Amino acid sequence: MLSNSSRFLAFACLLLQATGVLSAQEPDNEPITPRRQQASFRQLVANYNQQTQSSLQGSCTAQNLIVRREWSDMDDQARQAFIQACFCLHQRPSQVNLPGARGAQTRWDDFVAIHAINNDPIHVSPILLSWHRHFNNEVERALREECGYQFGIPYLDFTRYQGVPPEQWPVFDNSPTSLSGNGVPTQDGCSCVTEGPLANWVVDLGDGGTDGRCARNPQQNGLGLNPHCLERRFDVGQLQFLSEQVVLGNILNNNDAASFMPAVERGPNFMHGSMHVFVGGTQDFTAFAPGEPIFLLLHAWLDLVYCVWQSLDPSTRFNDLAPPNAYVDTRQELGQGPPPQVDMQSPLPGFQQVRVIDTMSTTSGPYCYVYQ
Ligand SMILES: [Cu+2]
Repeated sequence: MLSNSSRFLAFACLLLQATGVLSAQEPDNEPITPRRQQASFRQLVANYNQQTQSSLQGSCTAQNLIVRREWSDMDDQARQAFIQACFCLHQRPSQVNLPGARGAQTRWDDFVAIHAINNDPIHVSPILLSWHRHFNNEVERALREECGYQFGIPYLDFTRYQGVPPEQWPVFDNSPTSLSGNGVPTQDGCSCVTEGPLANWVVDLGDGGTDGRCARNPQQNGLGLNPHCLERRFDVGQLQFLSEQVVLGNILNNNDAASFMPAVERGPNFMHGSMHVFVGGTQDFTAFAPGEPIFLLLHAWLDLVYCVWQSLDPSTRFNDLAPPNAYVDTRQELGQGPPPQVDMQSPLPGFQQVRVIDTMSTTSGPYCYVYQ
């Protein structure tokens, strides 16, 4: 006969097993907390993927669902198609006339500018995840509709490469099917990518080098035309903040948006900040970080982490947003103004026709994609 508390434990274990958090082979006489932490990120992704595919509704169907894959899971043809499509978008002329953004010459620059112009309300903010989900979707749509790209945008899963030097990761190994690798310091203070497929990538907007030492933008707001090299400066010390343990902790230990959203974003040494600082260079300048393709892969991964977290409690997490006051402290530490007063009904800055609530599910409203 089971006592009430061990019944509860047995029930909780069943629930965890049903959601795939526990594997069936483990002995069942251990406490729950350490066992939850034994969940693997890959298993959570597989469960989320299956759950998403089996609950498609409305106009998002198995036929038009876009599948986003990890860079290592894409074949050579898909990787090269992505690289070509990014260059294509960077060669097409700008279509939007953003006030003050004279330097935006190309379709790629259009997206960089819309991110830079809205820099303040979309970072250290309840809408970081919503806004970047929408941003990535808009870039993906442009790659597909304007440049003939046939796949989903890739993501970079940092948990896969723990202990492996970044120069050996397929995305950074400088091979023809990589996105180039680390930058090389130049005399004028840049750290330029000089090898691999993105060796000739030009960053048009923002400053180049720390404090614009190698390429100062002619406009104070960074939106003037300032063609300079793509910069990277790997900081492997950041990888400890992108480990599977950290990612699982963020997903499993935060039960509402008020704790989860600030936890993945807050300052340096947290997932969002760390992935940018790890790549460094162009990724170090928050406002102009979309200036190179790796930005899409970083934010796709963060979006996947958000998707997995949502999938663990869909009835509440598709309708949950952190309150602005959850960001007051971090903004003060960073010397920024008060957080934007946003809620589910707020329009996304720069995408006024889309409200935060529209971004909650990746298979309804404007979206129809899943991560694999
Ligand atoms: Cu951003």
